[in-house]
Amino acid sequence: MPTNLPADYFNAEERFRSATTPDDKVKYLEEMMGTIPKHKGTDHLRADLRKKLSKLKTAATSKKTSKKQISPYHINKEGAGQVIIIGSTNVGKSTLVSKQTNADPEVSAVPFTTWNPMPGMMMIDNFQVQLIDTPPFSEEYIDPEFLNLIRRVDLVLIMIDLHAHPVEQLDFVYQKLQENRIAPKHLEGKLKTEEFLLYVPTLVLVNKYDSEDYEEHYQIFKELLDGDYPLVPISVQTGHNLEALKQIIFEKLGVIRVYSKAPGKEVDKSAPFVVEKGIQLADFAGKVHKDFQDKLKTAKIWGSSADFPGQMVSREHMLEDEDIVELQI
Ligand SMILES: Nc1nc2c(ncn2[C@@H]2O[C@H](COP(=O)(O)OP(=O)(O)OP(=O)(O)O)[C@@H](O)[C@H]2O)c(=O)[nH]1
Ligand SMILES: [Mg+2]
Repeated sequence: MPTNLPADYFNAEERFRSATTPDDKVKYLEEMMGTIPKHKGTDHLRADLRKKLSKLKTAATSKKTSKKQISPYHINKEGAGQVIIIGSTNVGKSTLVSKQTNADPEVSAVPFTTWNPMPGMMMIDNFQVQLIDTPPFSEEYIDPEFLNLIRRVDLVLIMIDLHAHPVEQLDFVYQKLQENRIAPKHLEGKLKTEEFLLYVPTLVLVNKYDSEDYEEHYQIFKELLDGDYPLVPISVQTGHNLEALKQIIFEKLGVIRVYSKAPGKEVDKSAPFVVEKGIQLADFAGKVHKDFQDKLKTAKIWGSSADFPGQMVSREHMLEDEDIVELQI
């Protein structure tokens, strides 16, 4: 990438990255292109962006002309992972999304409040994941697109209400998933059924654990369960265990945070790259910029994967959470 790009380019790029509609993406990409100085060194970059722009424009117009209704379950992944909350009615799904994200779904003690899925962004330490509120699972009908979304996401949170027949609730959700050939990942290899199943990473949130007084309820519930479940007791109302839950989600997503810094500059820890665990330096460089993957020669590393601060490492070096990397091209 040319080294002399103006700050306006990076500002526009920032807006482009966070844009959610094709129209906005087109707008900010055009803005980015407008800021690039026109000389030999930027030829490749300008050609790349032009290609991207024409693709985006095609997508934007075809969206407008298409009469076909787009399912509300077609939710683009944003942030470091896509996490869905499912469960029976009134367990507290919307309350969690409303308290932990920027979205504002309706919450009510009346059953069957939520009709459509609603995504919001939740902070975990210094990065964001997408948390999706959904309508309750019901006996009669589950939208096939709802099931498809469950098949696609990075993590499924099954929420149950500790005060409302939690064992039956959990069985009901597991049964509905299995009827649709979806099974929690922790059961892989343990199910008697021979039929094809798609395994999804799952946690079970036992909500409304509002105080220690409910410990006995919780213990009885656990005893009544047949087998091992990845349980997390929480109270969305009091905030009990929500921080721990975020750390468990972080762990389950199988990602790490890596900071890229320029030589002689302070590291900016508010903007980590969130990448898959086990990533090698060269692949990480490719995430910072497409050209860097091939051009990278070496890098200096600070953090837990370094033997000492500022260690020079090779392209194959495996990065760890919170490493700071100074790429040398
Ligand atoms: N005591 C207690 N009540 C809670 C807690 N979390 C949510 N609630 C209450 O439970 C009721 C249902 O909450 P919602 O968030 O609307 O439940 P939902 O799962 O989205 O329900 P549907 O949209 O019908 O599927 C509301 O009255 C909430 O205030 C909690 O941790 N403790
Ligand atoms: Mg709801």
